[in-house]
Amino acid sequence: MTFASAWELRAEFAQSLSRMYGTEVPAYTDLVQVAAEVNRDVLIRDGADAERLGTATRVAEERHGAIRVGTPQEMHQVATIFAGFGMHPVGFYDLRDAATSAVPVVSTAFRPVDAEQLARNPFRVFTSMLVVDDRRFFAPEISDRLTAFLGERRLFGPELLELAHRAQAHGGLDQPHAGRFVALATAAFELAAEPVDRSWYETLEAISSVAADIGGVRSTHINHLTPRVLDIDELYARMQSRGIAMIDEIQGPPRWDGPDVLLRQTSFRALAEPRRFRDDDGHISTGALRVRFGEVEARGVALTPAGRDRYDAMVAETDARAAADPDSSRQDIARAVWTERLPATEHELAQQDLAYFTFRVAEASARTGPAEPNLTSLIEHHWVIPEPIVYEDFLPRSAAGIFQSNLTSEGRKDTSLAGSARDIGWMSDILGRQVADPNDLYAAQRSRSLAAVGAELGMALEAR
Ligand code: OOG
Ligand code: NI
Repeated sequence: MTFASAWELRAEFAQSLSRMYGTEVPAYTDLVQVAAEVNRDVLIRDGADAERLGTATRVAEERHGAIRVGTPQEMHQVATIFAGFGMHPVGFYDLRDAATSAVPVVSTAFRPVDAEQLARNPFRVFTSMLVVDDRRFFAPEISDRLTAFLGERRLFGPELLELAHRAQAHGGLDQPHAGRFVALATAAFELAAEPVDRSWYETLEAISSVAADIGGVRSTHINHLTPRVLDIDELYARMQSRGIAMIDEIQGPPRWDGPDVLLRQTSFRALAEPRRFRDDDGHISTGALRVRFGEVEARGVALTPAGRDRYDAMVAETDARAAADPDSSRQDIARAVWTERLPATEHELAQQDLAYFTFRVAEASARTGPAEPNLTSLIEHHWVIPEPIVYEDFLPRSAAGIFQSNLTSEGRKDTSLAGSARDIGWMSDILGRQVADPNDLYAAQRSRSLAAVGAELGMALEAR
């Protein structure tokens, strides 16, 4: 077979990045290995239950990458390249406000959007872009220098962009173009050997380490590549017992006895990587930068807007209790809040419309009596079985937390000034394609499933 379709290109790309990143950051290989061991143990422990949010094969292959670019033009090119792999922009994240330290970026995630494409290979890339004209971070003179510096660099060559256009137009590529596309795309995210201009890098670093990582060098690189794990608390403990320094917390929901929801993430601390520097007098020396870290994540069911409001309220409640009680662990406080405020079963999450599900018609023998022709009653009497839709996106506060817990300094942020306005519409304009609202995608998946189940049972069904 010589034609590689979009999902095959995407799977190949994820594997190729993984090989490359493993040679650049060997601790990543340890992380992947520990994640695979934990996943194997959870599959043995929980059996079929462990696969409710994705098959073992999907989860084993699953990764998300994180990259950071500087300009609208670079962002547009990234969108072109990822479209070739069947990855589309979903969600808008403003990390400038979500972070307390200086993280002057806005972000989106490129990922497959169809359930079938996600099941084949769910590779996603969290992509951040510097907001060069945000006065809270950058004085006019620095903005101008940044714009000039970024305007001169070329991250992606014409052959890569051309292959991406072709892959998108044809839904894939023939060999040898497919192999070439994957190789060029991988190389574009490799750490460059070119020396870093020390004084420019340090100027930016005093403002924001993230700004220096993006705008202080002439190329981009993959920041992290995140495997998925089925028990993140277990993984955290195993990494620590191997002597690997982890960030202080697992971001997102606490561990608790109810269903896994949304996303929990943690990471090992950014490692000192040798990099070459060029001084103003031209002298080249070797130093080190700490920008790349090893993240890992566990995924749960996607929440509806009502569920998300509940989640945000629980986070705010946890913050308030933690502030009033600084001696208790945040995890313990959060667990108490969750136990009080979130239903402890998937069934209740479905009944209260707090999470997204697809549905299937149960075997007639499973039914426990006659049901009304509405979803609540059909679920109640086991005519219809809800199945959780996995959360495929990110959380701004966790993203900001991951950024922050790996920064070498807080940086500067003048909150007396107004930031520059950015939103999902602005991002769509930059990319030349609509950035999807994650909720619309989950809601559409649920509606399609309801229509199919309704047709099978001969009734019209609605989510609520
Ligand atoms: C992105 C940080 C956010 C996540 O998983 O929330 C992120 C970055 O460090 O560039 O990757
Ligand atoms: Ni990440």
